[in-house]
Amino acid sequence: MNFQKVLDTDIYALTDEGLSNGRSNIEVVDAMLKAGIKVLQYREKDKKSGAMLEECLQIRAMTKQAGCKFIVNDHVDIAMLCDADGVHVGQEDIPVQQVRQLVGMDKIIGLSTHSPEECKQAIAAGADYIGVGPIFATKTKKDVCAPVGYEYLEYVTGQHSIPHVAIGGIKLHNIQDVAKHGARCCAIVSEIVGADDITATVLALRKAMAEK
Ligand code: TZP
Ligand code: MG
Repeated sequence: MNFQKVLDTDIYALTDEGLSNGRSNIEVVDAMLKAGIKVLQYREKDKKSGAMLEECLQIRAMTKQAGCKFIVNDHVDIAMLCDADGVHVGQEDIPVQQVRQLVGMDKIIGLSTHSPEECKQAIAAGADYIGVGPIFATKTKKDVCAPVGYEYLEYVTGQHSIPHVAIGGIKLHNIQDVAKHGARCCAIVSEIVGADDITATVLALRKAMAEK
């Protein structure tokens, strides 16, 4: 069983410069790494590819130094050019098998899923981990589907050993409950990038998960 091996951490942090209260992605990532984040996804929907590549090259150097896994959302080319650890795709992006053709066996491929059917398909396609969500309603993702609640999370954790990360509307006030429902790793955007004190927020999130 490879249970959670590729996601051997409690908090999976994502970037979103638009929600970062005027701070740059680089500043935010620096604070995340100081707080001990061990898996980080670069996710920017509205930037030009050239600017994203430049940021990803910097973040790759920073994450390598900190011993943090680095995953790039959507952009297989940028992930490969910056030697990221992996790439994360959605249901309507390049399918996992084709991403695998490009990146090879040594890179991590994550796939967002929303139902038992998509979970089974992700496993069959060779995804290394799946996103499970949105657990709660979130404004961070624009084309988001209805919240899946705990039912789908409990299905994944109860029935499958594929590494999973719960995502969508997870915050300090509900993360312990998400962990109680089986989540081993929680992905968080706005609660971290929008925090006044990123380090303190990551530590509080981590503590809440540990005390489940
Ligand atoms: N995928 C499903 S929900 C979501 C993504 C990228 C956004 C989660 O953001 P937040 O701010 O933690 O709710
Ligand atoms: Mg996508």
